[in-house]
This record gives sequence, C-alpha cells and structure tokens, in this order.
Amino acid sequence: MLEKISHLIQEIEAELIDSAEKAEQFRLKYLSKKGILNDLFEEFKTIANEQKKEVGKHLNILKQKAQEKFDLAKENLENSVNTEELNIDVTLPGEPFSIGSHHPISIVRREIIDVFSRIGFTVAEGPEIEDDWHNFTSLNFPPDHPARDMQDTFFIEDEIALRTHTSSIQIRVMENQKPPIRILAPGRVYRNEAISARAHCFFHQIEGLYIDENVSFADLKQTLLYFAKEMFGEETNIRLRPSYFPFTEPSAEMDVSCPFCKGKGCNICKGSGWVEILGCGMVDPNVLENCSIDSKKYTGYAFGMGIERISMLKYQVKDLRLFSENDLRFLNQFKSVL
Ligand code: 2NL
Repeated sequence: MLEKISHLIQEIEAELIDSAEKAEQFRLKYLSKKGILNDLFEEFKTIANEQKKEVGKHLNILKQKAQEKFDLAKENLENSVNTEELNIDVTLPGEPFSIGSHHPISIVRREIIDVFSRIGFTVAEGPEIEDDWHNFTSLNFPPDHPARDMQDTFFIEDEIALRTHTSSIQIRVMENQKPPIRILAPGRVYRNEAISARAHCFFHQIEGLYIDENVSFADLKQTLLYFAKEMFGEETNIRLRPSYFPFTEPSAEMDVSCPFCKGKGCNICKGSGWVEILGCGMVDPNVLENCSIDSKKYTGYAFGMGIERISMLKYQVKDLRLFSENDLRFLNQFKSVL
C-alpha cells in the first residue's frame, strides 16, 4: 500500500490543472466520495494494525497534497484574467482624464473683482447668518419695512436670520476700520421667495463701498462707467434712473446700453436698447453714523448687483435655476472660460 501511495503522490504532482474543467476532473478523480483517496481510506481499514501507523502517516500526506494542489489551482484560475477571451487590446492608449471647470458664477465674480481691484478695491467677507443690526437696523431699514417680514426673510431665531444682502459685510468693515474704505463684498444671500426662472431663494451678490472725504455722486458715476466699459466693452454707455433704497440717498438704478444690439433694440433688451444691471447711491448719513463714522467729515458711495443677473446677460442664460442644479450639460459649457 505504501508503494501505491508514493506512486499516487508522483501522479498528483504531475497533474496539470489549467482550466475549470480540469480542476473538476481532478476533484472527481481524487477528492470526491467515489475518488481514489476515499477508496484508499477504505482499504486502510483492512490492513494489519502494526502497519497502520506508518501507512496512515503517508496516507494523510497524500490527502494533504491533493487538497493543496486543488485549492491552489482553483485560486489561480479565479484570479487570472484571460485577455484573449475578453478581447482587450492592451496597447490602446488609456481613457482621457475629464478636467473640471469653474462655475459661471465664480467666473463672473472673479471678473467683476478684477475690474474693481485695478482701481484700488479689496475684497471683504462676512457671515451668512446675521443679526438684525447688521442686516437691517444699521442700514436704516424702518422697523415696519416689509423685508423684515417672516415672508421675505429666512429667520433662524428672533433676531437672527440668513443675510438678505451683502451690505452686512460692509457694515462690519465700517464698524471696524477708519476711512478711507474701498471694498467689494461678494457672497451668497438668501430670500424667502418661490423658485422660478427669474427668482430663487438664494443667489449671489457683489456690493461695493467707497468712503472718504469729498466722495461725490460724480465719482460714483465715473467709477460705474469704467466698470461697464471693462465688463461689456469699450463702446458701452450707461444711464442712471432715480430709485429708492433705505441705505442710500440719493439712490439710482443703472442701465447699460444693450451689449447685444448696441442699443438698437433686440429681444434681450426687450426693444429698449438698455438693460438694468445694478443699484447704487450715496451712503445715507444715518448709516455712516450707525457705524461711528463722522458724516460731516466723510461721504461715500455704494452699489450692489446680482451676479446671476450679470451672468445671465453675459452668457444668455434664460433660467436662473440652471446655476444651482449642477447639471453637467450646462456646467461643461464653461470649460474653456477662465
Ligand atoms: C441692488 C442694489 C445696492 C447698496 C446696495 C450699500 C451698502 C452699505 C451702505 C449703503 Cl453698507 N449701500 N449697498 C447700495 C445701493 C444699492 O444694491 O439692486 N442690489 C442687487
């Protein structure tokens, strides 16, 4: 029997298992209930007791070798990929990496900041959760102003709300710095409005503020004309229409000559030749005093615009919701724009 066992060990070592079928054949031949090894263990029961120790030892070695061979072959077969079967051409170049792009709101914000930074404006930031003082009271909003209503503003607590404009940033700067002050305040703002193609509950603003001695409405107008020409082209014209904001006096809204029809009238400017892009005015003396700035010594101008509005005009986007839906078909169109 010992001879038989040593013969089988050699036979097993010589077996070649290179497919799932061969592995199954091997298992049936040696390891299954009807296999050779099982027969040997049956035969083992019949041999003389004094031989059992020696034969049993070799029988176990044989069983172990057969099992190991089978397990190893199985593992190798599972881990190996047959490139011929999968039909892979390993010499082909890889898939190209998909590079991202800047969001159109970021592109336009940066462009606006670039234009104003060339004439000395720096950027200031502030919290999105604001108190009543920085968002309303310091800005001369009367106690019964509709913007203070629950219907227009997202309140968190009694006197704490999501900021409704970035003016609150400028209040914080005026409270903490002495004039001259020349800053831009970009950021996200929130209003409790029904979402549509033209309105959203959050959007982006950029405001500007300049406080110094002898700042005049003429300075404001000249600065805004420079901005309009840089942003929409050298041939651009501006016009100011009287308006009202609680925090500026006098106040105005600014139109630019339509960048598409050059003022002739088209469907973008609805035939008028002009498009509104921002609001502005001279900072109300009450606002300066609220920030402990002497309104007899200092004057200032301020302006504010919606970044979505400028972006819609620049890229002819017809629906405000596209800016916040993260639809790659929209965002991918800005890949080449810096
Ligand atoms: C608009 C109009 C405006 C301001 C914002 C401002 C800020 C301070 C003091 C005075 Cl701290 N004014 N900001 C002034 C006029 C207009 O925004 O239509 N924005 C989208």
